[in-house]
Amino acid sequence: MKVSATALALLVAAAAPAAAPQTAPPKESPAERDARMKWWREARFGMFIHWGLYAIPAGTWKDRKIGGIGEWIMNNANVPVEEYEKLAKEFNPVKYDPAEWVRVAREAGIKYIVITSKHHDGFCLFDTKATDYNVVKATPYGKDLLKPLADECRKQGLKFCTYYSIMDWHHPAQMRGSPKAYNPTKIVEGRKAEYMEFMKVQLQELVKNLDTEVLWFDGEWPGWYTEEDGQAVYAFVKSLKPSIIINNRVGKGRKGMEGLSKKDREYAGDFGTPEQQIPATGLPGVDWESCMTMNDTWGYKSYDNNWKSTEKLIRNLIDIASKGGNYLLNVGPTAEGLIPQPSVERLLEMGRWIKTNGESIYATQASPIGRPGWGRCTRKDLGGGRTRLYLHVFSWPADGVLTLPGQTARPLKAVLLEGARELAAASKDGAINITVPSQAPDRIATVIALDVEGEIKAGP
Ligand code: JFZ
Repeated sequence: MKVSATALALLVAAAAPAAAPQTAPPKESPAERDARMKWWREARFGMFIHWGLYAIPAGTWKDRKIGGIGEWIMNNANVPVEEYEKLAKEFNPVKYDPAEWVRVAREAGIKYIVITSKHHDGFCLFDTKATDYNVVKATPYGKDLLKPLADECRKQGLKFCTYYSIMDWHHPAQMRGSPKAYNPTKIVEGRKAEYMEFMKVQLQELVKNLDTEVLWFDGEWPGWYTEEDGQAVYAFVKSLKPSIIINNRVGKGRKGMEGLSKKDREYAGDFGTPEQQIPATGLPGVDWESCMTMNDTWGYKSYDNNWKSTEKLIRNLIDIASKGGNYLLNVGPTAEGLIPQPSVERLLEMGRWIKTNGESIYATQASPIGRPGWGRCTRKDLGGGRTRLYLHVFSWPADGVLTLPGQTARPLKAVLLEGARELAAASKDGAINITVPSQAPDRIATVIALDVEGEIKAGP
């Protein structure tokens, strides 16, 4: 089962020729960084996929419903490694159809997919030389799950990205943190270097074999993993693929990147990852992505039916875009390989909204007018002192006039994205008034594209 430490060292040496041990990330100018981050900043909407052996128990262990998030069942039900491992022999996702997954994502308006390559349970969804505890070697399915998804993403024009957990409840170099729980793991005396090599081999595989565009680290909180480790891992991954984007959980204690000094940010990964929340005013000056579930779990739980409404999901996407962030929306496929139908339905409904209103989301920037009472705003610079404001109206004005108070900029043109219908817009008493239909064309969010000339004020 275990590859020897020497074999691992050789693998690493062979794949990273003559690379001096990296401790600092390669120097990058602000322009180079902008170029690297460009696709990600424009994308705005990604799909998170939590998939693994935990989809088999799906929240129930030995007839007992286990509380908490589904992918934590090994920890939460206190399952011994040898017992949990046996799930691999049952893992046979014969209904897995990566072309269909990517089609659904594309229909939804999603631009990139981040999938668990290895979660805390240590089971790998990809072909790896570092351990036999992987889908190819340990399951009746016997095939790599990630390569076909990566290929399909490229074919259908999405970016393929991978999640990787540093904490590993299965690896022999890590052990339970207490008799009651794996989390947070402790390192077995003298075996940290072995785990770090193991991780490097796998990161190399994710980059070289799957050409992952983002490495989304997680499980960085156990005490044995240090900030210095994080910086070294960041630099290592960057050296393998300079164009890659890495989240902040590669290092320690920087969940949302709030209040970081500039120097700290250099090492903090490329973007912040607020989880299950949208920062009230965004994270100015920092790239960020809110990851959120559609129900109350990441990994599939058969009885979690607490689905958020499509309205909520669309408004979350708008809210996040209006604050300059990305929305990473999770699905938890079943052990058979199907994305749950309630998730598919919601994604397709989101896609219908995006088909009409996508230009108000992709490649936009944060609102220059904060959070207006009637909804949210995004913007695009049109050049020559002109700006396009996308007004996302959640609460439709009863009097047929949408007002932007405290604005001296000159309105040039206002258009309803739905039906491309032009609306009258005029300045009056230091405000811009737009005459709108009496009924909201879209009860979730109606978008008006308003072009203005001149400086936009933050609001009254
Ligand atoms: C982690 C995982 O433990 C969880 O299973 C899931 O994969 C999620 C996306 O990430 O959980 C976290 C990570 C970070 C915080 C909270 C839960 N945090 O920043 O507060």
